[in-house]
Amino acid sequence: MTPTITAFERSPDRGSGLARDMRVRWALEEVGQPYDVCLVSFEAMKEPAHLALHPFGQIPTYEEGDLVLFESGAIVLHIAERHAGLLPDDANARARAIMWMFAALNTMEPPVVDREIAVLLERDETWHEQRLSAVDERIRKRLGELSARLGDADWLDGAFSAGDLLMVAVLLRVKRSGILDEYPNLSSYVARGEARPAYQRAFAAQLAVFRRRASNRPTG
Ligand code: GTB
Repeated sequence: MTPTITAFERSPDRGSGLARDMRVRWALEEVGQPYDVCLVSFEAMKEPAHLALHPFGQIPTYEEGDLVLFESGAIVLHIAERHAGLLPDDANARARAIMWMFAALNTMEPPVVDREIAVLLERDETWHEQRLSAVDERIRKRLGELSARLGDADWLDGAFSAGDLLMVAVLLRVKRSGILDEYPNLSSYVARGEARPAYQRAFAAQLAVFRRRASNRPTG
């Protein structure tokens, strides 16, 4: 059965692949599972039909027959458990890959999201600069720790896994701040993720949504 995911009809990131449908698309591409996409507007996300899928009125969601999931991490884990390619067979290695998925979402992503909030929503506050530097220090602390652990390895724990997929997806959100450049091994790690053909296909698919919308926009 072909799953259907939801994504922004008009992504505020203008197709740069930072919205969280990207990680789900990437996981589906890695395992070779075709999927349909239902595009939703900000208004539609808060209406009953979408709230029935996602209690917080967000994207992404994932529907497959009777199964409805929200939370990008849970969706990626579901895909990784149902298909070969994103989780190792060895039980201990599998547990560690899942641990890295949690690390990406629970330890790395919160300060990254705090930075986006500071930049997008708190810019006019008197305390904005202080807040931003405090958040940046938290991000640097985590990046330094992650950089030390990764060392010169290609991936976090042996072969590429769903843990790397989510970690790269989170680190990509730091890239435009310039902070990631301070950690050359993490920059290379992210570049390795972006170079994967599955990532490229997922990126192109979400960019096509933005370009289609842009070319349909009335001019003049
Ligand atoms: N924990 C949830 C998950 O992992 O699935 C978080 C889901 C989430 O935050 N979804 C966002 C959303 O639906 C889109 S991804 N927001 C609408 C709303 O809450 O009303 C977050 C996002 C948005 C925009 C950018 N950007 O422009 O760069 C990046 C990421």
